Amino acid sequence: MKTLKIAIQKSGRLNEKSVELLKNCGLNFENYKSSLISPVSNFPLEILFLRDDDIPEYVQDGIAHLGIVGENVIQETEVEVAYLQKLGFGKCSLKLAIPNNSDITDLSGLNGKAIATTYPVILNKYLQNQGIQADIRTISGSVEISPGLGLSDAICDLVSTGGTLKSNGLKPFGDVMSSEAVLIGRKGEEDTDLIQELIQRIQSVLRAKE
Ligand code: PRT
Ligand code: ZN
Repeated sequence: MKTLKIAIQKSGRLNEKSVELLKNCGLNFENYKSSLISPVSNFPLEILFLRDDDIPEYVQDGIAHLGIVGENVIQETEVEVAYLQKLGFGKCSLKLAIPNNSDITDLSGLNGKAIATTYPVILNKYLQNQGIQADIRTISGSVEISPGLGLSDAICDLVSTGGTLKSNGLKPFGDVMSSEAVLIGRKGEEDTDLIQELIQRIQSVLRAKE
């Protein structure tokens, strides 16, 4: 392997922190503007700027050797990748939530109800484990407005401050998973010298922050 490739989010909640982490590792590169690939001038590395949803598969398929992405996205895409390092940013939890005036009082109250989410795979596994049979409605965004529109009885979405739930008249009702940004790699490739060198730089940046 001559040049490593690392995939990070092009724009969105993880972009800035991912760029900052790599810069703090002493890597010199141009931040994403129009090009989707930035070469690093002082390390054999290229940075690929991608939609976060595509990152796990790019790493699984070996198009990128490494990636920075939320655990929620990895679990939802069901890829086989190695978790190399938790990165301490992008923290959130995937929660169930119901309208403030809902008459659902416990998890079993979700039986036969409609739950809107952008995370059908994770939610389906969770409900199966809990022995709940609900109607999962997969939508691609604005999940929080669906109960108010009469499209669902509950939602399952990412929450960080809780402000979005609150402003939509919803209350948290149970944690499905917690998540943060992680460094992932292709299974079996973790021991490569360049990858180990980069992991060590990342770990010392993280230690310096503690
Ligand atoms: O364009 P691209 O596909 O790359 O980005 P995206 O729009 O799919 O993702 P983006 O940038 O919104 O989020 C990237 C990652 O950040 C997620 O996959 C999570 O791992 C992480 N993350 C951390 C969050 C949040 N916190 C978060 N609060 N992702 C989304 N949210 C949303 C949530 O969906 C809800 O709409 O923020 C709203 C709730 O926030 P609070 O603070 O009101 O609770
Ligand atoms: Zn996305």
